[in-house]
Amino acid sequence: GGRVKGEMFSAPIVYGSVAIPFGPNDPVPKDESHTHKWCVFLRGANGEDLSPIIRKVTFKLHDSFVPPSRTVDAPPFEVHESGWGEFEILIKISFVDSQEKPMTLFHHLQLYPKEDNGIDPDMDSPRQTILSEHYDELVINEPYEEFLEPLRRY
Ligand code: SLL
Repeated sequence: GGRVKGEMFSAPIVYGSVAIPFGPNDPVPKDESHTHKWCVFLRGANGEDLSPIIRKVTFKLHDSFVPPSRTVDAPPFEVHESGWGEFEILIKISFVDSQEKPMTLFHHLQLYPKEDNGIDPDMDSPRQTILSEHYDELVINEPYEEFLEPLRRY
């Protein structure tokens, strides 16, 4: 079937990263250049299960990661890694209805605190967890007929 006129659907999401420096009691990183462990994630803004809508999420990391492209086809949509540097992560969301064009988001992986956050990393918090996240919405405007039933299950 075709697109259903006048129908519109939206799901609040949050995506971003959480990073923490390796501590003395952590298992030794797989590479000695690694300074942080981190996780990049996409989830429902209020913990909603997005699997009725999302078929897979591909996280495209920096080319120094092997492999750079990580596809997750069920929740939780997240990648756990470790490394030494910050870079841009591309998050490509493919919908359950493949007629629907995938949505692409960008997230800058943050490992280090912003200089102006008022926290002295040496004095106050030598192992500071860095959370960087963004709220957004998955908007499906005039979904295809086939997508209506999965969308209603959301
Ligand atoms: C920088 N432009 O120079 C950025 C690139 C890349 C970070 C950062 C690799 C980990 C691994 C890693 O952390 N790359 O090789 O396993 O800051």
